[in-house]
Amino acid sequence: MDETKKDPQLSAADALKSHRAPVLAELSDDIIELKTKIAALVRDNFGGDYKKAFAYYDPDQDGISADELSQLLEEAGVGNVFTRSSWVSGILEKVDVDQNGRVSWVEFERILKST
Ligand SMILES: [Ca+2]
Ligand SMILES: [Ca+2]
Repeated sequence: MDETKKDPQLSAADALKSHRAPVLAELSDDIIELKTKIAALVRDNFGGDYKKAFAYYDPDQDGISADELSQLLEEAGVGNVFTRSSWVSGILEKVDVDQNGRVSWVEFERILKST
């Protein structure tokens, strides 16, 4: 077998990996961070009850608005004062399927189930 032929292929693959990750991959990393931090917040503050947490962050029961989402992210420790608004717009862009500017319970669940 010609083992040496494998080396150029491997290094080409490595070179590709070293390039900037595709936006989608970055988004899914962000989603993993988001899910992990929300899970910790819900576990610590709401006994693991996501519905209770959702109701807490949506006191007016019209869905989690940008302001409410910002508060949730702050308390979950997602992002910082400089990046939080881009987190909010990024999350809304991804999960606000009906585009009403708010995260409904169904849309919220979708974040938790996504990978
Ligand atoms: Ca609301
Ligand atoms: Ca929505």
